Amino acid sequence: LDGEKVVVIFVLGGPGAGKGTQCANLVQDFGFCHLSAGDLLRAEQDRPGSAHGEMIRTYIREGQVVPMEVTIKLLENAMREALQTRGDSGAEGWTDGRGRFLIDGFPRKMDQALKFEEDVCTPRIVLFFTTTEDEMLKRLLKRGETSGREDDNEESIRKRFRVYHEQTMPVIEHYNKQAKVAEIDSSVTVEEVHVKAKEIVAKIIS
Ligand code: UP5
Ligand code: MG
Repeated sequence: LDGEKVVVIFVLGGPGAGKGTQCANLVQDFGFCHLSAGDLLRAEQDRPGSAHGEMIRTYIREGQVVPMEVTIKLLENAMREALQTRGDSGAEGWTDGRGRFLIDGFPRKMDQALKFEEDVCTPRIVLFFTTTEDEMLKRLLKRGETSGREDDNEESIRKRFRVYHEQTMPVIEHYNKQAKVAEIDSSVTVEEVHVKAKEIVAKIIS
């Protein structure tokens, strides 16, 4: 995968902070290709014949980070496919022949960040959505009533919070040192968060 052919924004924040919701909005605004690492893993888990299905299921239920090789391969494949199918210059979301990607929920551990930088590219910026744990818990329990996600229960959510603090916060620190982190308070309404995120992304895309 040619890093010169892509513009990558990482989208991070705790479980339930609103990453997926805001990515969907930014796709509407700017025509990004949105890739959620969690969604890719869940699809791989359910794919008949997958060699990793049971392993992924266990990691996700425990809130642990799946070994990076699996996730990075899924991401690279999805990026390659998007570049192939949408990559003609002039297509929506492509500027100067470069595909724009929102990579959601990744990298959530330092080894993933370094490997992705080595194999693909460094991110242009990191959108970092933050709110309180109480708010995230409330949102996820509510979503859990209908989501069918095996990790939307209080026990799994607590584990996800712990892994987020221990393993994902160092990634934020890493990009903070490079002045790449744009922190956005996601405690307010979806639309208010969207306005801020759009403003930040517009600056770096233009
Ligand atoms: N909601 C959203 N915004 C709101 C707002 N402003 N006000 C009120 N409500 C709001 O939102 C969550 C819920 O809140 C929704 O119901 C929404 O309507 C509402 P959502 O946008 O879905 O939040 P998001 O941050 O995307 O939450 P998600 O649960 O997806 O975050 P996680 O980071 O926990 O989940 P992810 O899918 O990224 O990862 C799941 C697991 O996969 C990980 O725990 C891990 O086990 C595994 N994984 C890896 O191993 N490696 C990876 O690289 C990535 C994932
Ligand atoms: Mg999500």
